[in-house]
Amino acid sequence: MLLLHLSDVDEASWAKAFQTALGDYPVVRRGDDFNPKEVHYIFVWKPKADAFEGLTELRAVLSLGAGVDALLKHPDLPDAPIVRFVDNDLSQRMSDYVVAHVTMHHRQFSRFAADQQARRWAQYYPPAAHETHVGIMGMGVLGQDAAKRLLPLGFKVSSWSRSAKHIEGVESYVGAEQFDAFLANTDILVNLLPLTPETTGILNAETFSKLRKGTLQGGPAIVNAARGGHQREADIVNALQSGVLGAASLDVFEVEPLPEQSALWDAPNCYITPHIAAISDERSGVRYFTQMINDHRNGLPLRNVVDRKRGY
Ligand code: NDP
Ligand code: OXD
Repeated sequence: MLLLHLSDVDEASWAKAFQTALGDYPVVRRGDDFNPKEVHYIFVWKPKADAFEGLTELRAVLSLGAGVDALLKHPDLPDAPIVRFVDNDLSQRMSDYVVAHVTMHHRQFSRFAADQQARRWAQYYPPAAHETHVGIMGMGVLGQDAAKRLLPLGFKVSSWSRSAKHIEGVESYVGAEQFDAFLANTDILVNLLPLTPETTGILNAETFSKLRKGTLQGGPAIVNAARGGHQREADIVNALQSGVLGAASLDVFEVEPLPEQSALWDAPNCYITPHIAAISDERSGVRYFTQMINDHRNGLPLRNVVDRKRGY
């Protein structure tokens, strides 16, 4: 049996779609009358404290989100394998966001918007894409997709990850030892890391001060589409005010929804979106997890299983 436990999402709609896709295999929701011992799979997003109560026969926890940082902090998370969402549709959506914001900062959107506001005709030619270095932190599923889409636009692309990557056209930097060199070669910093103890707060004043200066007229830019826990928001505000950063695109925040009193709302050249960079689409999610459940029930191994020790 598959149990759905989704918060902030239309659980009824997902349940209906799963039932259609899974045929005879029973699908239940919280509040339905079912025996918890018959639940072999649970599909979760933002699970409540009692989400796993009585589920002694779980074979897998299926995560609607690609990021599992919050799930891993659940005090009663069972020992079953955790499968996260990995899907071309999700990757495409994230890359749509990344490409839009990288090209916006590359073409000096902030500057020309301010000129327009001031009715000022001031010619300035942004550098060519091939003169502009995009550094992607996190070269996993989403980082690789973003790189693949930025390269044909002409950008110089480099990556930073725990293990070395061999991707044509992408310069790979690895681990803490090469972090400074990576930053020194980056005009637009894109964050697609998972949130772990090692990556918490990585977007901070020290990081910003090490980014390459001189290519983008207003200063280097950051794009954070991963997790709010990666960023020190007070440092971002200061960096934008002092010109250490020329612009910031933020989709995620230390506290969500971003509180009304946050200084980020008024920070210069700060582009805020409400955690919408990429959604796990219902149709692709149902397809992916249905296949996963069917395969697993037929004896095939689970895929995209989270390594709990690494934290992603
Ligand atoms: P992956 O697990 O596929 O990739 C993670 C990458 O980060 C890997 O390249 C990994 O290195 C690297 N990494 C992890 N820890 C470190 C570290 N300490 N130092 C350097 N590199 C590190 O994740 P995805 O690409 O699928 O997703 C990334 C994140 O995007 C998710 O965790 C989630 O938080 C966020 N997300 C946000 C969404 C939104 O709407 N805003 C939507 C979907 C996801 P290595 O390859 O060596 O293991
Ligand atoms: C995710 C998210 O992790 O939507 O998938 O943030």
